[in-house]
Amino acid sequence: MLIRTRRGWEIPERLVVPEELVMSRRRLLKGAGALALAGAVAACDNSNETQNSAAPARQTAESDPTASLYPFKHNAAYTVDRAITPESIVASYNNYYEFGVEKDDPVHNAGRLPIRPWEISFEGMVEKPFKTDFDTLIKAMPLEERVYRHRCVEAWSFVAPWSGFAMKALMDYAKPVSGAKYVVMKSWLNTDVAPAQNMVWVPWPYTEGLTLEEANNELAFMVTGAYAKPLPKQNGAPLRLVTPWKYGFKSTKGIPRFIFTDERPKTYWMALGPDEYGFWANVNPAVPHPRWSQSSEEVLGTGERVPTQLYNGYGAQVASLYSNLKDERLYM
Ligand SMILES: Nc1nc2c(c(=O)[nH]1)N[C@H]1C(S)=C(S)[C@@H](COP(=O)(O)O)O[C@H]1N2
Ligand SMILES: [Mo]
Repeated sequence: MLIRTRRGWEIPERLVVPEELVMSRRRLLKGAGALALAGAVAACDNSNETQNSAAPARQTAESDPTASLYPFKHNAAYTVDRAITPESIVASYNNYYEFGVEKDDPVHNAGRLPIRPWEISFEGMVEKPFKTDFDTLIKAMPLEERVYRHRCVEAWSFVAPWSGFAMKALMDYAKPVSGAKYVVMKSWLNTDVAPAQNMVWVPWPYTEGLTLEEANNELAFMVTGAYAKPLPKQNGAPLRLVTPWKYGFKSTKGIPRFIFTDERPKTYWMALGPDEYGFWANVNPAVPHPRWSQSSEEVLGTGERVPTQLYNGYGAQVASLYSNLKDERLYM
């Protein structure tokens, strides 16, 4: 995404530049000064976030104790009128900024992320905060496979068979208290595997959130696998969100923390570019991004552009969530 860093907080004015410059490899290589600065302030930044693993940066292949659970039972209620995108494309054309800004960076770099064991915490406004292990959690969930469209805010899209479970089942498991209104999903923080997380002017860890009403909508899906196998790390293993009616940046990958709150969270992209990225981020072809049109999308692997649909084609399931929110910026 092309974004603009809004504030000068910890950073000198010269670093307040578009993300493609802040984050590009070229800048990382040339910007020794910027990196020195990152090192200088790293110690006092992110102090309230725990590094979730001290594991070595390179790991040998981890065995996946959930592999035998696949394939999950296909749920025919969730299919789309387009061809499924080839697996090789979905697994190699990725956004995962922890691992770099180029689309083929995650497939090359995400293998370094240790994902076993993977502890998941439920925090904040729940009956009783608790932690569980991913391999334990998955066995407690109603596993199924669904085919969904994916629409990135950058105007490309694909269709993938995701394996996982309804987010509602996870919400029931977490037991939020009645005053909780939002669920915040924070990704991992581990500078050993993601040197990009040394850039302290970027609001790591990647953070997104939904209202609990959205999280309990039938479409919200927690994804553990794709193409009938455990999820590749570049797609967000071991656990990611998928909200197919929203732009793809809402769907946090690699989640170890769910935090329940009554305050609307400030998300990663809201912090980086508040004029361009908002909380709701529902797909709408009639509302352009400030710097490009959202009216159509390139379908990966087809060489075709197709018209984008309101709510990415999922209005029947989700439009009612927003009927009383007309004054909000629902589509960015
Ligand atoms: N932790 C994390 N999650 C993330 C991102 C990211 O950079 N970091 N990128 C988002 C964006 S912009 C998109 S389009 C999707 C891409 O998912 P995919 O690579 O599996 O297609 O992941 C989303 N989840
Ligand atoms: Mo995206």
